[in-house]
Amino acid sequence: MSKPFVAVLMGSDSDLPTMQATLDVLRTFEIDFEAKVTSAHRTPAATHAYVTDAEARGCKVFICAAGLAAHLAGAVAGITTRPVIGVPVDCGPLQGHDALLSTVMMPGGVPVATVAIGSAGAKNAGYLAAQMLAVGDDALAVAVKEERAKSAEAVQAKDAALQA
Ligand code: RP5
Repeated sequence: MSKPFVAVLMGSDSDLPTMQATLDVLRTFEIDFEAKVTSAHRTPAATHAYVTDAEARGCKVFICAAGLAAHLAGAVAGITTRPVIGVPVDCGPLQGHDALLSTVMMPGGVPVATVAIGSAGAKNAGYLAAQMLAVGDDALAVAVKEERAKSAEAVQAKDAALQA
């Protein structure tokens, strides 16, 4: 039986520094992932082949990051019916505003769950993938809840320090 995993696709290796946040979150939850550079524009045939193969091998969620005219998430969403999360990367003269619109403005019926521009979005892509997988994985659901509680405690500790 194929082992479930998340595919983290990037349009360029220049997206990797942003996407480290995604990989960190997936590692925190011990979620198996494959990270790959593949481009909707520069390597469309290879992108298509990878997505088809990854789905057959057990990929449950695709996370796709790209900057500029960011079509990777949309292109992947056109190939697979697995959930696709799009991360608009903050690069180029428009600093990700172009990528945000390219990623989020999908036609009806072919959704891309688009997160925020840049590293906060990259981090949330990891959490969102974990939450999607947790729907069918009780142990992961507990881990996600514990992580959220830890984050709340950190905020409360900061407030307590401020009040002291
Ligand atoms: C996009 O173009 C990539 O995802 C990257 O964000 C941007 C620039 O790519 P490079 O010129 O750095 O390879 O397709």
